[in-house]
Amino acid sequence: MARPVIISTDPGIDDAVAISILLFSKKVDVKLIAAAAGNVGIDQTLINVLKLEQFLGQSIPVVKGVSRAIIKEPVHAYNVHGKSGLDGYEFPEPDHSLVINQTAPEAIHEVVSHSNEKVTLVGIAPLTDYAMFIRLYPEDLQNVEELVMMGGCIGRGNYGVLSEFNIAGDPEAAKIVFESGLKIRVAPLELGMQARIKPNISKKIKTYGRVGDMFYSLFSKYRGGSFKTGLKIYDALAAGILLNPDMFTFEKTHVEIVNQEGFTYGASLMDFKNRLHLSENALIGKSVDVDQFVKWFVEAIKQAC
Ligand SMILES: [Ca+2]
Repeated sequence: MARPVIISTDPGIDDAVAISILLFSKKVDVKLIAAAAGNVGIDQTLINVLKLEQFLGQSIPVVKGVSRAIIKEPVHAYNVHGKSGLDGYEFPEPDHSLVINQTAPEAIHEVVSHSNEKVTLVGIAPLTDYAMFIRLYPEDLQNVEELVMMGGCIGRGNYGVLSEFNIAGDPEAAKIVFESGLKIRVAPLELGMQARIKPNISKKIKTYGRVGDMFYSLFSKYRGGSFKTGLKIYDALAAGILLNPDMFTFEKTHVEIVNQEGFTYGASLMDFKNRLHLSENALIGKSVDVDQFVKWFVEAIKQAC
C-alpha cells in the first residue's frame, strides 16, 4: 500500500525533480506539500510549488511555511537556482486555490493526526516547519513513521566550511528535529556529489515529452554542479532513499547540530567514530551505487512524463 507522505520543500530545481518523482511514485501517497523558506523566499517557493503542480496536472493541497528561520537571518541560494528558484522554464500562471489557509505546522498536524497509517515526512529544505510542528504537536510524533531528508554533510559543506545549506538555513530547527527522537534517514551532501547526472542523461530526459523538456530546460540553468561534468540533484537522493533504499549503504550514528554562533554554526557533526559518546539518532546514506541510481532516476522521471 502507498505510504502517506508530507513534503517540506523550497523549489529549487532539485526540489522540482524530487517532488515530481514522489508525486508519480506508486509507493507513496503525497497528502500535503509545505512550501518552505530556503533556496528563495517563502512567497516564491509557494508559487513554485503551485506552478509545478499545475504543470504536472496535480492537485495536492499546499500550505505556506513559516516565513523564515527560527533565529538565524534568512539565507537563500539564488546563485544556484536563479532569481525565481526555477529559472530556465516558463511555467503557466499557478492556481492558488490549492493553498490551504492554515499555518504549515497546523496543516501537518491535521494530516498526521487524522491519518490511519503512520505518516512519513520528507524534508528537502531547511527544517523550520517540521521543528515548529514537533514543538507544537509532540503527541503527533507517535503517528509519524520517519523523516527522510536531504541535509547535512559528512565532510565539508556547501554553505559554510562545515555546513550544508538545508541545515545552515535553520540550525535551531535542525537541532530540534535531530533531538526529537524521530526515526531519521539522511541523504547528506556527499550522496548528491556521488550521483551526478551527466549530459547524456539530461539529453535522454529531454526526449520525454513536455515534462522531460521542462526538466532539461531547468537543468541547463541549474548551478548545482556543472551541466557538462554532471549535475548534483541533491533532493532526488532523499526521494531515492525513501523509494529505493537498496541503492545505498547506510550507517547509523549520532548527528549533533552546532548552534553556537561562530565559524561552525550550522555544522552537522556525523559522529561515525562515536567520539561524542551520544546515542544514535539517524541513519546516514554513506554511498550510492551510481549506475543503479541513474537507471532508477531516469525511470522515476519517466513516470512523471
Ligand atoms: Ca531543496
